[in-house]
Amino acid sequence: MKKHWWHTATIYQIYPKSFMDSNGDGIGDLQGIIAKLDYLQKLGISAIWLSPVYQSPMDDNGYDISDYQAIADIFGDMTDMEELLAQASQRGIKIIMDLVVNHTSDEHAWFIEARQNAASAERDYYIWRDQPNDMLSTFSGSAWEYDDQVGEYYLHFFGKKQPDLNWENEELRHKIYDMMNFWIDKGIGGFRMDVIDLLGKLPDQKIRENGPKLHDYLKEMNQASFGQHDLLTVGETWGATPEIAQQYSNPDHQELSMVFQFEHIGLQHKPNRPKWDYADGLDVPALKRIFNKWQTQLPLGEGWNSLFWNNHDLPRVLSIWGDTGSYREKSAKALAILLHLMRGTPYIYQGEEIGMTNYPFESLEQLEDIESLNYAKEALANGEDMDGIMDSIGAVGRDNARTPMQWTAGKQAGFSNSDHTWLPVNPNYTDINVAAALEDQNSIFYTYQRLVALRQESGWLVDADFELIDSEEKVFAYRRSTKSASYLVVVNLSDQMQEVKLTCPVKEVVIANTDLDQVIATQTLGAWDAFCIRVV
Ligand code: ISL
Ligand code: CA
Repeated sequence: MKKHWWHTATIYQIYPKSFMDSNGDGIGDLQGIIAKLDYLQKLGISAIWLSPVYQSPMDDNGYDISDYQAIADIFGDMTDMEELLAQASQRGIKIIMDLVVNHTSDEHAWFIEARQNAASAERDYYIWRDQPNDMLSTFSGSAWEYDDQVGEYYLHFFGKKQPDLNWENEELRHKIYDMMNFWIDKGIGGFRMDVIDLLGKLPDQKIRENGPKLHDYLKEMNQASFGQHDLLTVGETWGATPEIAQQYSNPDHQELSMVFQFEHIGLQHKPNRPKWDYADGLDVPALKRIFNKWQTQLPLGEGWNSLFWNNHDLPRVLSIWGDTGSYREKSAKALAILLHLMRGTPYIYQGEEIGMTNYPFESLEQLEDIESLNYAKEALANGEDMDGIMDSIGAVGRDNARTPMQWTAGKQAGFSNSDHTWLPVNPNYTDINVAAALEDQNSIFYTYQRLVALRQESGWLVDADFELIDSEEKVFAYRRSTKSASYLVVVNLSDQMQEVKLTCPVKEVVIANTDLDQVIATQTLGAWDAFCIRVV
């Protein structure tokens, strides 16, 4: 198998509005990111996945793009972007751009022209129908919106200001590939592809994900843009099975490097229920089953995994599955060790490396997220009570991940000089912040730093096979073996003591958040104990 740089890379996701504000307007920006590159270099990551920074009316924080080749004013301009690329490159860090091409903003020049001019080529870049069907938008309500100017309905799988592009139009497809080449020529490290599994949509047949032409489009895209370059491409695919993930990521297929699968994230809500009907606590046996499946059904050379707990759409993992009380640091390290020693490319979401938690949201006024606000509106209209709605949003709403990065114990957590930030700073910033983490040699940060370094140094993390080990219900244990070595990873996903049978000789402690001698002497795991040892 040909090895690529991303096989040994760890990627760090930045949500630009919330990372670092350099000019005191309360919103993060590109110069803010540049100012923090030394910090990221210290963490050791190979690349930044940059959530969208393109020109946008920001109805969905940049996932509604009005110009793919311009930078949003709030973030800076193209000169800042080029400076970011250059400064990052000097530190050995690549920039992965967010490619949002299932839809544009309704303020994109294409949509404006499409609306105004029935004879324009752009009219067919979007999806128009005389009559809507009953397909729904991810952000509540119908997926169809009537347009007065056109006298027809357009499709929008997300917000009304995010009209879906018509990928059956060949001219449109090539405009997108040209735009991708514009960014490739600027020296980017790859693309994270937003809701990529929707490109083959066939709304008349009510097909959203995995339409029949999807993989033809991706092969065409690969050939027309990134295929000749050593770039990382990762598709966001909510409904992927290991089989589907192989279709995308088998190197012979010449599509993508990897996809984000969300099967484990599905455990955050009750089975077959909307995300707002969230599940209390983590179903550890189910998590084991799911990771075992993904680790064993994407064999080396036939596909590649991505590994993540968090992103800008998800609750903070410590709040939903870890411990935000006295075991905050211990559980954060345990979850990190569990994830980062599996096969795949790990992703860290900003703030995860210092153990940031959900925000204690109390009212709708504190929120910005279109998905949460639309949900609240719809639920209220259906007679649901406000307490329940706020409870759901507080647990799984997207703004939890989007509050400002906590840098220091000073004003606005060191994120901004402004008295008003676009989302409020989590009040726990006085305890949880980067400055404190860097000072404490035992902090979560240094566990992540070690895991990132291990990923770079340890060929076995790529090559070794994966075997789930039978263990106590709340203990996740697995073995990774190559021809010459064998590693054991054991993690207690609870705050209860657990029995463990550790009879093999310890050749080397690779990483641990606990006193291993104690574990061996007592054959007992303490709350959230986690370690990796070499046993052969
Ligand atoms: O966040 C979600 C589930 O909790 C979905 O509602 C989300 O919209 C879906 O994961 C797709 O996400 C991507 O596309 C959206 C954008 O709002 C998300 O931020 C992005 O990650 C539309 O572009
Ligand atoms: Ca700013």
